[in-house]
Amino acid sequence: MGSGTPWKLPKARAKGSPYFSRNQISKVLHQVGVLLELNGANPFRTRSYFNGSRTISNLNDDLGDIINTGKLTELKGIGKGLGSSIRRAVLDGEWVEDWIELFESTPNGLIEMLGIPNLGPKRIKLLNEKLGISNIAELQISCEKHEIEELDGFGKKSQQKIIDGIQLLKRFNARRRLDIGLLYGNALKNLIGNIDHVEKIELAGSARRRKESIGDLDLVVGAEIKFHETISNSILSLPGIADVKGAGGSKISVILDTSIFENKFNLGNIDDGVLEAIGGDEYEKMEASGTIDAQIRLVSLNMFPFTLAYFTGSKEHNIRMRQRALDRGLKLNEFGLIPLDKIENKVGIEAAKYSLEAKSEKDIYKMLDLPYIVPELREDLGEIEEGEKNNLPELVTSNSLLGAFHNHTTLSDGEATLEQMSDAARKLNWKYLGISDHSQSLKIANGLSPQELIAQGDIIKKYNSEWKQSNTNFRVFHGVESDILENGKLDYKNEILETLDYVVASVHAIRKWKNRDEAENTEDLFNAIENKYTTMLGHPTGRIIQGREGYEVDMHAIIRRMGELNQEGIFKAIEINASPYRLDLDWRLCKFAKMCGVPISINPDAHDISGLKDVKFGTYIARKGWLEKSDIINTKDSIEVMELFSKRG
Ligand code: DGT
Ligand code: CA
Ligand code: ZN
Repeated sequence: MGSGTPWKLPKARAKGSPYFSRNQISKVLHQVGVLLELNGANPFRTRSYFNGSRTISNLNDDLGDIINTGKLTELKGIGKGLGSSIRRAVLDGEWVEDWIELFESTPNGLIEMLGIPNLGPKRIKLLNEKLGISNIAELQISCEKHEIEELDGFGKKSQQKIIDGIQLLKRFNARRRLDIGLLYGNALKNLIGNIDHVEKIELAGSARRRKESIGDLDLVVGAEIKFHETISNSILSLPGIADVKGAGGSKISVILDTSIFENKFNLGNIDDGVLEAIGGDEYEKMEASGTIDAQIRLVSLNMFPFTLAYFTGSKEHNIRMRQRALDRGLKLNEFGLIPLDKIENKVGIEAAKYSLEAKSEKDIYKMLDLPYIVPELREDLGEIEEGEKNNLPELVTSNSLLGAFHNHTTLSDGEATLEQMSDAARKLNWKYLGISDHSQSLKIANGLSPQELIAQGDIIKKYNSEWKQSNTNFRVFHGVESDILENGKLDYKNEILETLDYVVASVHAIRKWKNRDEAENTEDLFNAIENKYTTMLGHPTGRIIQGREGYEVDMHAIIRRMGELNQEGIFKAIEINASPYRLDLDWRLCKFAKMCGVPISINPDAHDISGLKDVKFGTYIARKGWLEKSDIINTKDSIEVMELFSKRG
């Protein structure tokens, strides 16, 4: 709901009764309630819709069964009138006239305004009545003219909140984080994959290339042409399709919402600092009621590899490939790879009849004298040149990881104990786990006093010796995530740091660092990495995707210096913070780090058990940054890790 999409009543399922799912009914009831509020209906009436919506969404039994056994109006909050409207929708596939009228007559601008956090239907109605505001643009102008703060019941504070809310909404609508895109994309892929006669389906576009944020989802579906129409109809009646922007020929454009998820949409545990940077509770609410656009291409099986390659992109990579084809007297497009002398004046699918055959994308690359190039590398950043020399990297995979180093426990701001975290790591088949709780200066994250840190070390030693005695191939490395203080100092005395296996050094006073210039920040980071006890640099720029840019710093200079230190035999690594909110180091700098000889650590920055699995996103970014197994320190075994960590200079 909200997020700028006009509301529409869902289309009835083509297969027949039940025509609508429980989620769809619950959502429509909620929307009717909101629309009534926007139109100033009496509160009892609106409340009955909200109550009904909640009752339906909390049902344990199947909605169709409840209706068929006549038990619908026995449910709390479902009166006779509402019950009969729901029955008609579910059994006959028809919405009642009142609701249709309500959906059609409410201006889209008012519905768009519902996407602004903290601005409910009642206040939107008031703004509309008092100031004639009927869309977000008008609201913004009114705020800028300070008209809102003059209104009864509003004031300066709520005017500022509206301005902030409009900002958040705009940011949210522009692009979405990779993890969110993949959640929606994979859900849709599974649903379409289960439709009869669908033989091939792949996610394409920036999601397949693992960009850190994506504009819209692209999916390519392969099936025999005679089934295309029924498949297309089935796609349009899938759950989670909030709206259809267009469906013609081979292209279907839809808007997805969270009802695509079988279980309630859950973002999991978000680190407090991160949550604040992306908009706090308002962000969570927006995500839970968000939407995302998806373009689906339905093509024949022989066209599938060409369409997939084309819509995987990037555009820059495609342009290079098309030129390669031309150099060989061929035309490459989403339909095929066609000898120019056969095309004459035929276009599109007509010309594609003469296409060379490809069973998979691999064949397309082969016909253009290249080895297969994985999607992550398709950015025209050297992959064609290296491919020509047969010199493409063998990219790291999640399976190669033997552990991870940047993790928190309940001793600082984590949600799981040391025991729970180690158990979870062993279940992932890891051979070690690094624990690095926050350091003493970071009071809000419950940073560890020197005594607490030492005591934690004693417990870890005890566990390690127990595992050793029982011949369990697992150990915990004791580290700390030391805050980088004034002048780049670490947060404990050397005697304390000396007792640790390793130190992750990270900046947390982001506000302060963002107020300083690049030279100052770079200087302090130099001091931090040159500290004898710093093993690796944590979330190097402090950026939060969709939240805030990092502080200004000459990251190239930092990486170069770390490379020099490694050359001198002193171990200094840099992390790819694998939290999907961070993905910092950026993939664009990974190749540079590798070139300078700086080892990379894929660090989940886990604050609970499920956070450990974020290494998956870090691996995507490492792959996108051309990194191989040997570039990543958490692919090494415990003994090698110990050796590396001991190279302190
Ligand atoms: P996004 O959605 O902004 O995160 O990025 P993409 O890469 O998914 O881009 P999108 O959705 O506009 O198009 C999907 C792919 O289709 C794109 O990566 C390459 C291909 N494509 C789209 N437009 C063009 C074009 O004008 N020329 C070429 N060569 N390829 C295009
Ligand atoms: Ca896209
Ligand atoms: Zn951390």
